[in-house]
Amino acid sequence: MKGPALSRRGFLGATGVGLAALATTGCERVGRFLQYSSSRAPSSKVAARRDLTDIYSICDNCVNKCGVRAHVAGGRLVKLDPNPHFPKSRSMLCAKGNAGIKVLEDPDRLKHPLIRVGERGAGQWRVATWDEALDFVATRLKVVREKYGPQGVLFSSSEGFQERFFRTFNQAFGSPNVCRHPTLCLASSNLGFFITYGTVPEYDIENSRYIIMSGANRLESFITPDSIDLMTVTRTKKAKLVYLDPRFTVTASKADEWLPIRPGTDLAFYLALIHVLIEEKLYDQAFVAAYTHGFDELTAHVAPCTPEWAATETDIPAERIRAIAREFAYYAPRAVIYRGRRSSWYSNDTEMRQAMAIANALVGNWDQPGGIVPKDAIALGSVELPEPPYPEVSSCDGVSEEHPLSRFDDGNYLDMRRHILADEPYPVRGWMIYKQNPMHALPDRALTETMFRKMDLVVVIDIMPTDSAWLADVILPESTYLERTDPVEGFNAPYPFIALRRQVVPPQFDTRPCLDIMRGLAERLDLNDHFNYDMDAFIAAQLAPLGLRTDDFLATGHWSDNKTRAFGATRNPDFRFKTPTGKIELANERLRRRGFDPLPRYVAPTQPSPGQFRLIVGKQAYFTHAMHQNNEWLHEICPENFVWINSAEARRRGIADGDWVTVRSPIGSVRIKAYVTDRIRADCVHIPHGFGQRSPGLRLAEGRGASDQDLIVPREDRLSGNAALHETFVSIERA
Ligand SMILES: Nc1nc2c(c(=O)[nH]1)N[C@H]1C(S)=C(S)[C@@H](COP(=O)(O)OP(=O)(O)OC[C@H]3O[C@@H](n4cnc5c(=O)[nH]c(N)nc54)[C@H](O)[C@@H]3O)O[C@H]1N2
Ligand SMILES: Nc1nc2c(c(=O)[nH]1)N[C@H]1C(S)=C(S)[C@@H](COP(=O)(O)OP(=O)(O)OC[C@H]3O[C@@H](n4cnc5c(=O)[nH]c(N)nc54)[C@H](O)[C@@H]3O)O[C@H]1N2
Ligand code: SF4
Ligand SMILES: [Mo]
Repeated sequence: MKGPALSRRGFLGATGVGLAALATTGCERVGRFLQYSSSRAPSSKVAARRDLTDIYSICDNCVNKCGVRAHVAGGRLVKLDPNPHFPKSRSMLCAKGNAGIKVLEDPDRLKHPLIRVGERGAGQWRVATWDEALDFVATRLKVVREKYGPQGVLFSSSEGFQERFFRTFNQAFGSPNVCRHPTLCLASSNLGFFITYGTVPEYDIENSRYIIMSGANRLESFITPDSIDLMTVTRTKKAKLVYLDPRFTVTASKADEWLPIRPGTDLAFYLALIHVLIEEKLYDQAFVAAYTHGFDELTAHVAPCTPEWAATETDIPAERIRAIAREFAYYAPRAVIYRGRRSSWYSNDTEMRQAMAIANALVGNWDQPGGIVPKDAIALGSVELPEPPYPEVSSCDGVSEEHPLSRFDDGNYLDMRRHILADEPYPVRGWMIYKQNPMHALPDRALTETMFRKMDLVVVIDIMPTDSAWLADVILPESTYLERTDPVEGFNAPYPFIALRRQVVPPQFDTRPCLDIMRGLAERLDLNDHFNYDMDAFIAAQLAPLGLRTDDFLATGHWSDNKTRAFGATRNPDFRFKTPTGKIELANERLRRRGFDPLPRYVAPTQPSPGQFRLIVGKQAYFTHAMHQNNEWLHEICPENFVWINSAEARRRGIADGDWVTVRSPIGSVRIKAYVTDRIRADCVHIPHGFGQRSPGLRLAEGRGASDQDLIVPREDRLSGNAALHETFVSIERA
């Protein structure tokens, strides 16, 4: 059955929003949000309702996946609370998690499959049945495959509990072209630690007594349980926090020491810290002798990296660097240099994270309470899958040649875009996108849009009419996390446990979970032998080796066989780290073998010329990337973003707080309001990420604030190929 042709109005759906946008000067106002959440139903009132059911499930409003307790009455979700039993998030549910109810109820949500009828991006769609939409996608995928081979389709997706089904479909289809989020996010941090330890470790912040953080804005960019633990240990003064960031963030406000470091110079700080640890013999000599490789080479390497030298690079006084190195060693092994998460910063990012990894190893804080700890996991079973075809060509991003040390199976996003735009080494004309918004995730939006427009087929599987969905040929609406049961998921912090995202309410519209969408496509492309299970069978296979059933998650939403973190299994001189030498590598043999410098070498970053600023970006507590700007409650707290500019610089330019300004970079310009503040250094400006959305389908977010991606020049970290998002210089003037 064909649906009626829909105009932009029809796409938006029938329900109005009726929320007048509030004029605010910043994002510090939370008044009405609090009223909303309390008028919704505080737990005590909810509990009084007779028809109330509590369902333990898992938040999906960001990567953290905190535990939620959903109160359902009369088949309706009435409130979301934290699941206090959930080890990773305990009694925390952030503003975004609370506002999950408005994810479900967003009147702009995708409600049924849509097929484009007008020009790409013109916003004319017709509603389709699932059969029709899946037939359409399958037929067009076959056309692209016949013309260009399976490699003619790019499969891009970000993390999520059902992403695996998208990947299974991708592998069965036979395309090597994959783009996941790491090369926009944490690829360099992962690589810097992996090459040093042979694993990417976790942190035991709860038991730390001394924490050094470089721009890991944990009290706004949440990572649970680290954010919760950091709040506890700083509030109770159990730990000292030293925080380096060119901006005075909320995390800085809770720190014992905020060091407004010159952007791009953290590597100099860590090399000097290592210099002091070695020069003053503050390192753990027994640990270094037993567990590490390359100490002498490291010693020679950091000999010239004195605190006095680093002070001129970083703007942090030499005596502070010396004092911090001494304190760090004093509190070790309950002292950590926290590696952060988004490390898509500079072109030397892997080396900076490698230096952090080395400094941690020197004080022996490995696999002990309060230190850095190896990841551990509970093994789950799995359904049997046939071996997918081995792709006949390698991926189009050229990652194996350009970044031989990076993870090939995640793909490299910026290289992929560059190669696709140039048709190198072969054409890619189909793009399947799952749970990802490339129009906001990649620097240089115009280039990303060109890539969209080059495609013969773009399919977006999302829950919202994002800027990327707006450029698709077919939009397949997934049911939201509150409307579906997902596979069991393993967690490793604060200790290994597993948990189940359980359906809270049935799908409210004509949407489907990813597994059903992939099964529908697989059937039409004769790939069903990769999908001969449904969700119940998949979960049963996961739980079989543990002798568990889904009902075992009813009482607390999670399961674990050992409720504490076990320490010390790898503190055994016979333990072999997964590095070429079997030791923690202070001088890196993986790097040396590939012809790279085995030690992190500092190169001073280029400085902005007079009148220019370095643009630095980051997150706000109320939004995940470009995901919640249209959420009614969160939009009300913060309807737009502002460019942060130092007061003295603003004064010089006649810019007052709240003035409209134009920010210009080599690739574009944006109009945005100024936040004039002493909370940022004078040599840089900051634009919070995720605003400046264009899709008319997003009635609250459209046209509010500006997108950092219209300014950032695409650059990469040399070793990992991670995007280097802080290497763009901009000018600012009154608009
Ligand atoms: N300039 C700049 N660029 C950045 C960053 C930055 O700070 N500044 N941050 C970088 C980082 S750290 C990352 S991780 C990447 C993130 O880049 P993305 O992975 O693109 O970002 P997300 O916001 O996680 O995208 C999630 C998408 O999934 C959709 N979605 C939400 N729930 C569901 C669901 O249940 N099903 C489906 N199918 N879709 C759903 C959302 O509507 C959204 O479109 O961006 C990177 N890019
Ligand atoms: N609320 C919220 N929480 C989130 C997310 C979200 O979107 N919103 N996203 C999640 C994801 S996917 C990720 S990857 C993490 C990201 O979390 P973080 O790793 O904390 O990353 P950002 O928020 O991007 O913050 C980067 C910080 O680095 C600072 N900075 C910039 N340049 C330099 C420099 O040269 N040196 C130093 N020392 N600091 C610098 C910036 O001012 C900024 O405060 O957050 C996760 N949690
Ligand atoms: S940090 Fe917030 S948005 Fe992210 S999973 Fe936890 S509650 Fe949800
Ligand atoms: Mo990220």
